[in-house]
Amino acid sequence: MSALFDLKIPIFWDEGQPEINYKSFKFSVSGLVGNSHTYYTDELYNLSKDKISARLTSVTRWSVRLEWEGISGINFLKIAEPLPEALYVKFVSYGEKYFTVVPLDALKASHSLIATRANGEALPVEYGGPVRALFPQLWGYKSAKSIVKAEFVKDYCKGYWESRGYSDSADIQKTKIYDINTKTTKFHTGGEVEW
Ligand SMILES: Nc1nc2c(c(=O)[nH]1)N[C@H]1C(S)=C(S)[C@@H](COP(=O)(O)O)O[C@H]1N2
Ligand SMILES: [Mo]
Repeated sequence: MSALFDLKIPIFWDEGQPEINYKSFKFSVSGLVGNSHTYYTDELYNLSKDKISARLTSVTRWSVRLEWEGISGINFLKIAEPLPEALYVKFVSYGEKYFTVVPLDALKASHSLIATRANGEALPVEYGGPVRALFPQLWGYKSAKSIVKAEFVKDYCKGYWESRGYSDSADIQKTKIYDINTKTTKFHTGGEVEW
């Protein structure tokens, strides 16, 4: 039924998986922006016109390539209209226990996405629906799931995993990584995952 479940991609909800009503779900863009706005799921899905083939790679050493759809980081910045003082974006997950902060530059990277669909289906809650962040060039903990808030800020602050010892930059390191698509382990050379 669901390609994502069939692939057996690990489901990480360290704070506990929430129950989310997609119809009443809201995602707000706030802080140092010209266009603060709260979006309902329907609006987000209507804005989701960008398609990207990219990997989600976990610091726990697995990676999966999916065909994602959503709003590209670049288009998201066009919609939000960040002010010159805005240097970071804080993504907050549903329930507001999990969050992470990325530099604006991460959103300008070609494969970053405010993602609503993967492999042709709306993201289920398990995989961060109705809308999640996706930063293929960074360890997966920057790809916050079921995001309710994108707050543009001036200063960095440590998120959920960063304050538990994971790196602030989340640059993918040279290491062996298990590829969920091919079920093989590969040596990955770091940076954006191309394979
Ligand atoms: N809200 C929330 N988002 C999260 C996490 C989490 O525990 N809670 N885990 C992160 C980590 S460490 C990874 S690797 C990916 C995993 O995404 P998946 O559960 O869709 O496979 O989600 C990230 N986003
Ligand atoms: Mo992860």
